[in-house]
Amino acid sequence: MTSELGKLEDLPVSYRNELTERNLVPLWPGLRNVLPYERPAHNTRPTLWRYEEIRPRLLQAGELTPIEKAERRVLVLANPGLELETMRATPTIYVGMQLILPGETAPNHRHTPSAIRFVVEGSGAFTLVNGEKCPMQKGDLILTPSGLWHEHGHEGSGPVVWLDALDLPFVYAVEASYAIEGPKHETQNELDASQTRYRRGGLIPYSSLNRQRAHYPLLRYPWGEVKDALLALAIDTAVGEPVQLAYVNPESGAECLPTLGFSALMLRPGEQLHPQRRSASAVMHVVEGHGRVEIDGESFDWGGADTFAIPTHAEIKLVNASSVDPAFLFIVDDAPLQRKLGFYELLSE
Ligand code: 1HN
Repeated sequence: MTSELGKLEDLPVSYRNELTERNLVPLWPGLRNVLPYERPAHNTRPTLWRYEEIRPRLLQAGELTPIEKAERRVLVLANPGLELETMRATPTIYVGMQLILPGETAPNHRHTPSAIRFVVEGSGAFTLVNGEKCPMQKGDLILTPSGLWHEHGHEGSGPVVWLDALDLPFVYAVEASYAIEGPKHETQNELDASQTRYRRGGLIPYSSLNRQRAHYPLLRYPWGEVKDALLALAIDTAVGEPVQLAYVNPESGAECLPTLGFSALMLRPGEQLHPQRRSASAVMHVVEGHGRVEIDGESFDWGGADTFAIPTHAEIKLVNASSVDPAFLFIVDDAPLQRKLGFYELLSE
């Protein structure tokens, strides 16, 4: 079925040179590289970043670089298989750990990539999204979708660290990534207004039925509610089935950003999970607990606030190492992007 294709060396040098001079390339010597059979080529490496390795260096950045010299004080979690300076955890997903210190502000801007914040430690910081003030508590998810103004501040004490996830590698690859600076926003609405309006799943403000659906009705998803919902779902979920909740738009039920998907996974005490292989790449971040992950046969131990990258089509196994306590993971994937492009797949073993 598969025939051996001609190689570049099979062609006369003079012919190859003629092609090169004219910016032409023969397809057949490289066809299997760009279109392999059965599984996509991938350079993304299963990689784990330990928070205990990141944290002291991020705090050091706080001493070395004033916020004015950084705008966003971030250490990027760069996949070693993807050229570090291109800032990709997976081919489509950027993740970084951002530090803000008491009294600091990170100035207002908006950009074409979509972003989220997931709070790792500390309290008292906030993000203004189009002027709406979203408080940041550990485990909260805050959306800053494409084109929305956002700036950060910190009114509390002690360092605050959060995980940023963006579709930047994808937007950059299509040469569409840029930002616009803006003046500081006056705070609009009530504090945390979207969370007040869309407090409970299944209940939306009545008036929203009479208008065009908002693209981003809910900006902040508090961790306390997610954790409670997972604990409740666990009671009703068969062993071996994932206890997993997707963060969605409360009006449409669709994923909350066009490109990236977000979910929270609970591993019950002692639970081992062997999720179905998927075509999407993903980044998992440990909210609570400790355990082990096997990604395409490579094994990593994980604990609080560690983060790991999962290539497309990877086989994974997740284990909660505690026989007493549940573990909780926050997951970012590019399934929404793949679905829109028509090639998202759940794969067989
Ligand atoms: C960005 O806007 C933020 O707003 C953080 O906090 C990280 C990385 C690349 C491009 C834009 C932020 C970012 C970013």
